[in-house]
Amino acid sequence: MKRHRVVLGALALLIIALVALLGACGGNKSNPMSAGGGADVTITIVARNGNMSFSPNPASCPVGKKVAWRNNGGMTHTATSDPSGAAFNTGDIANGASSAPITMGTTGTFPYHCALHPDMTGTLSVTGP
Ligand SMILES: [Cu+2]
Repeated sequence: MKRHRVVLGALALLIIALVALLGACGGNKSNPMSAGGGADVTITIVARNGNMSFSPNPASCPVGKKVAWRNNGGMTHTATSDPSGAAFNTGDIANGASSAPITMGTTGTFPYHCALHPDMTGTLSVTGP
């Protein structure tokens, strides 16, 4: 009689543990590392391919908004404003990673390039309100 109750109790605990486990597995929500998290505009680095390296190119962004570069280009790249990153500079972006979002605070047309491969060129237009 007493042994029977212990078995039932263990069974109940097992069921509770299983339900909790299933609930935890079902809680797979958004991935915080998703591409360009927090950016308003994402530019993709597609390859080392001259003025076809960045897409879209030219790109545009409203002033005050954030731009991130997503690197699908097969190796480490940067997006560095001409001539030497005064307006913006992502720093090295590993293949498969995204840069931190950069707030574009000044209107204008900004040519940029990859600091590691200066033949990779693009243009970002930051537009007024
Ligand atoms: Cu590069």
